[in-house]
Amino acid sequence: MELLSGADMVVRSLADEGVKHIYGYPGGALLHVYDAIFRQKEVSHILVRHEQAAAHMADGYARATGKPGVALVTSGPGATNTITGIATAYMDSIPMVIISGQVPSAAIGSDMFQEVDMVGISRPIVKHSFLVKRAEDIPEIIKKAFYLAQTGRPGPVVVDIPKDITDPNLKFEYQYPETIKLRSYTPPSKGHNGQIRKAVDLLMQARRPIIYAGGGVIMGNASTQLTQLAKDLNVPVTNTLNGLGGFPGSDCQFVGMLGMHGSYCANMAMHHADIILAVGARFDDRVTNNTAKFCPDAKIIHIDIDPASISKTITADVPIVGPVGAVLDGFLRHITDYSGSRDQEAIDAWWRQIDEWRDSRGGLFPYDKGDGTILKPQQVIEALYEVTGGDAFVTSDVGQHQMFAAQYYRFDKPNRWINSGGLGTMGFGLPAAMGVKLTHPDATVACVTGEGSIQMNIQELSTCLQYDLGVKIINVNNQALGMVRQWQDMMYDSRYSHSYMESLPSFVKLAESYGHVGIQVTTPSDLRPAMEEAFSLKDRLVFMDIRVDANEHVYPMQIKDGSMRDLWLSKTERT
Ligand SMILES: Cc1ncc(C[n+]2csc(CCOP(=O)(O)OP(=O)(O)O)c2C)c(N)n1
Repeated sequence: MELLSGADMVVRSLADEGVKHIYGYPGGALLHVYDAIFRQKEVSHILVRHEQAAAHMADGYARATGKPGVALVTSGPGATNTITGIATAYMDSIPMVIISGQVPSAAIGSDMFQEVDMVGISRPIVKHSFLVKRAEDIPEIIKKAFYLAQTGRPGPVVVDIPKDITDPNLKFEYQYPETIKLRSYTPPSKGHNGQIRKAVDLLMQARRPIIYAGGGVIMGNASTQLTQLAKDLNVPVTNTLNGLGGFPGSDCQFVGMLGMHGSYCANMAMHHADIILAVGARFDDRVTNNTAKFCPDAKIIHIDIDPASISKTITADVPIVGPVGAVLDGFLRHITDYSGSRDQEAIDAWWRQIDEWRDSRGGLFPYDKGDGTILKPQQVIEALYEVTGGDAFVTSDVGQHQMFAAQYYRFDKPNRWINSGGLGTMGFGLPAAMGVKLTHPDATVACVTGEGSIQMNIQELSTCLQYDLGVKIINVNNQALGMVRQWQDMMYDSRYSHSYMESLPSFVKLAESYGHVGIQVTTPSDLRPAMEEAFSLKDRLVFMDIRVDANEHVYPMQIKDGSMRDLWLSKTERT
């Protein structure tokens, strides 16, 4: 058997796991591992400029591919800099493996230089963590970390490795395990047949059914089954923010995103539904509004891989624990075998009602285009959709631009919309786009951002130059922390406490100084040609700084403590 040092084992285990890229930043505790990286060719290392970006890159890769992304950081500040990235992944159930260096085993607890208790600090925001105690254990621990990250409800796993464990002079037998056993961890492989049958009976008898589908459909690789089910049943579908693309956004059965900034049609349909089929969604507060007023007439069927998610905020009438794909396969089989009848008249009437909700507002997300002198942020996303033919990977930061991207870019495929839905992490968009671009170098990758968010990880423009990452940055620049300003308009009589920035840089010059192309757009007529130019520069990073109306708000917006149908529809209209 081959003899390897702990440092070499770390890198070989990653290679044997099939990892092509890792994102990281070196430091004292990891120097043996970095030397091992230098001496091999199978795993490429991408040097970020801040460890938070390494975690978001790993996350972006994972969301685009469904496979765990890997970040590698040194002890102390290197490790703590990843915490926001780990929490971001944890909140959205994203598979990720974070390998952190640690001070030598004998020094743990002595407050040595760059010592932090990474396992302790990250404990509430990881699916699992390991502190490696023997070099011989490295292959098995790495194998377990990947298995845990991507099975069951996915999530981040931390592997903390003290420096002495990676000593290049101590060699041990290396073999990467083909399988591993984890006692008391048995993620379900199928749903309960009786529950599935019960759910199908309810759905077939429903008069006002709706499918509410979340990010679990995407991470569970089940959008084909979901689409088939929606077609077989002829029911409307709404997606959560993280579920967009799980059902084709341009399909006529799609009623738009639901919840806080969801469409009038989706929120009305949910409120009036008699049967809600929730698939890989967790009834979070950004969807339900006041849970006591949530969908008063609905019976709930809830499919989720994680039993802890079921009946957590909204009680399920028919809970089904299992992988969404396998469970939906069961639904499709039972529907074929179903011998009862359906109330077709009721379903037709339901569709007439849905169409009326959609048409009475002039579409899913109508907005006032103004007098044409000033660009509206919504127009930027519409132009992006058209110029990219609806076929881009779109990452976003957090704020109004994120909601506009979710509303106006119609995602027809899963894994294309990449945003921090649960934690709402400003600074996520650019590194996530980099992770996507690295793994899909020929794809169009756009990062929709705001001038607040982009500055949280702007240093990564340097990484983009080093690795030729031709992402397109769409900076929807309203010269304000727009979402904060919107809340201040609506709830604090427009007292703009610290929600605007003076002294913004020239983003064009900034991009140019990093070696990229910068384009500024200030008028509506320049938008389309400038965007076409940006996307024609296939291999270049183009930073589009687009000045938009600072007074625009995102609508609809749920009214606090109301039900799903309590919405602001514009600055002056509410339901
Ligand atoms: C790291 C972090 N800090 C603070 C917030 C709170 N927050 C949410 S949206 C927002 C404003 C974002 O501004 P910008 O990026 O310019 O986007 P806009 O809303 O103007 O489109 C802020 C400060 C956050 N989500 N993340």
